[in-house]
Amino acid sequence: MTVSAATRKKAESLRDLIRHHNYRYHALDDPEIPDAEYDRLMRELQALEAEHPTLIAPDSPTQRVGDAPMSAFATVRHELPMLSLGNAFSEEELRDFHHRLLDRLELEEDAELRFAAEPKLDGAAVSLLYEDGLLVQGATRGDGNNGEDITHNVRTIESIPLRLVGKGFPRRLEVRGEVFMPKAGFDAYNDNARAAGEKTFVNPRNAAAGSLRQLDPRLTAARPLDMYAYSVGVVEGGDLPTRHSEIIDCLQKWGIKTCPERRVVSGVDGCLGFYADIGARRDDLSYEIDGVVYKVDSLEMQRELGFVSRAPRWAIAHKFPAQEELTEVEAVEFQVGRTGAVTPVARLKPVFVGGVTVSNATLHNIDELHRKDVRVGDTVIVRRAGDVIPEVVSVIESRRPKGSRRVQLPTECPVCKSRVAREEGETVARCTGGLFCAAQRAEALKHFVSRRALDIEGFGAKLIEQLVASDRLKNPADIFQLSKDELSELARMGEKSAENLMRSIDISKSTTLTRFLYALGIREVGEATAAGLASHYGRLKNVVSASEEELQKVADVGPIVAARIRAFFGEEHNLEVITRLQEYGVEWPEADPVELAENGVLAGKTFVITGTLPSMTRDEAKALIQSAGGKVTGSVSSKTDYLVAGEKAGSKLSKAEKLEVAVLDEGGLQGLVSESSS
Ligand code: I6G
Repeated sequence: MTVSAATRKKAESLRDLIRHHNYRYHALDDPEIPDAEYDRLMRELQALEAEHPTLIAPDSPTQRVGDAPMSAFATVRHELPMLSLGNAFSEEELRDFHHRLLDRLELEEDAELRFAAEPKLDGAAVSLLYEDGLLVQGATRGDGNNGEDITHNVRTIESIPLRLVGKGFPRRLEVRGEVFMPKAGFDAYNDNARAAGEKTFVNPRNAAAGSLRQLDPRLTAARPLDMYAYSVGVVEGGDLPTRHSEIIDCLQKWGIKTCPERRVVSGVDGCLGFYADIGARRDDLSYEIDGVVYKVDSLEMQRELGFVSRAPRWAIAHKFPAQEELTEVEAVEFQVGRTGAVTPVARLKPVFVGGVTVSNATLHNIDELHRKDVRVGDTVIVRRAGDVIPEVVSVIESRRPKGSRRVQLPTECPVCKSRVAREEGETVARCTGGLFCAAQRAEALKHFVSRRALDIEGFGAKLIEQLVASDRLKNPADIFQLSKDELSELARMGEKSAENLMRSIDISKSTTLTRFLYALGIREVGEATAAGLASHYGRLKNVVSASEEELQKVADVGPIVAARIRAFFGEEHNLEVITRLQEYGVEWPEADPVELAENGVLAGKTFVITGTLPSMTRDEAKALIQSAGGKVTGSVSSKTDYLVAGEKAGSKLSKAEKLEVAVLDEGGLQGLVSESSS
């Protein structure tokens, strides 16, 4: 079938439009259109290409996952070797590096060298070759001289353009950078893999490298990968600027993603300042890093400095303290959580890792424990990244003591001796004791008093455990029957602390429906779901009486969550506790949903959410705002009251600043909701 000129033109203009939106989304982090509109454009192009297959070009945005699985990777010889970097593990080593630079360049001690500085991502190095602006080859670093041809896989990474945008790029341009799996994608991938009983990735670096080395590109396409470019290799048929930082700016301009944290700094003090700044914000970055890299910015100086063995003399990686260390497993114990989940925990010989001393590490669940086959006496690698719970990464099997035995799941609860059971298809084993189990009671009570729930200040974990052990606290309602006299007689509780705690208990009685629902500790009902329920129903009795079907109309509530909510309110003893709590004076403002939209604390206020928030997804933040009667829109205008900005906020933040719109971070939003509703 011949294709008309008009159809051809239509396909080309759709491709250009999609490429433009890819550039806005990936390279600039500033999308112009909603995802649904982008999907519509893509579907339109796919339909057109399906109808007229001769229209399909290899650089069409539809052609990312076109290739069939391969049987092996071809070898790619790097035209210019892909080098490695020297390391500095201390300030002293960095100062030595700086001295060596000054010596070689014959500069004075006080000369201020300019460095291009950026975080060192924990991923896999890749080379991308563009010819006439088209991506023609992707390769792994390999041994630096020879890598593997992973063209079919890099093509599936959406942030890697199949065709450069703009003008002025060299005819042949090799871009080098790091492919990585962002933290959120890594966690979600591992959670899913764990739930499906499949192998998890040890760290984001292995995740990135493993994903790139898939013979079937569809598997790579399903992995949440991203890439930041950090240098160029082959450059032919065109000129690039004379400073490294400007070259990276050009790549950004041509649609290649580069790290938004990169800066140009001056002298060794500038480098140290950058290291300290990135180090302080490391946990908030959306990707894992293991240090920062400094490069002499002037290419002329780079040429003068040259290379030593396989590393450039003009660059160095300044590493953060190790986040993985070796230690020994002294015991494996099982902990019982709020929902009865029986979790294996490794008790470790204390070890300093990632800036703190670690003596416990989670083993997640029994399948994970068996997969890693962690045994008492084993030498293990322990990892602690940021404020994440430390975990056992793997066992050094060659150091296993003779006669060690596999750890088994206990058949009865270590606390209440009830049966431990595992539901069909669940990875988690649970104690069947329910609130008969002191561990579950204590955890449920700790949750009830926690800051985001009823927020009873001064009600610490130890105190709860003590009161549960003596059977004084059986459920949350018992908290409101405690007296100052009995509290002051407890261990480590003076008269004054008892008085303060009584006051906190009293203050906590005035709460919000969201907090109350969250405090109940219904399985699968986190803060955002509680906020969604509160804003949808407005009154507790409506939530209690809602059917599973009705519940699923609430944002974020699917069949599983709806069933959990129904099951909770279907239990007579839960309803009794709620009645008692209300009798003791726990109360919150109630309103019909319509009234709430008019009278909620954020009623009449318009919000825009941008960037990555530290602990909430954007949907969760949206549900929270709506639960208080606020409205959430997509773009900043003079009608916006607040911009809630997280990491990588991009152009919405600049626009808000220009329009003098108030900017909040996640804490600010929570403060606004709870301050005004407490
Ligand atoms: O492994 C690397 C990570 C980051 C690098 C690198 C980098 O720049 C930010 N730069 C070079 C030149 C090399 N490896 C060889």
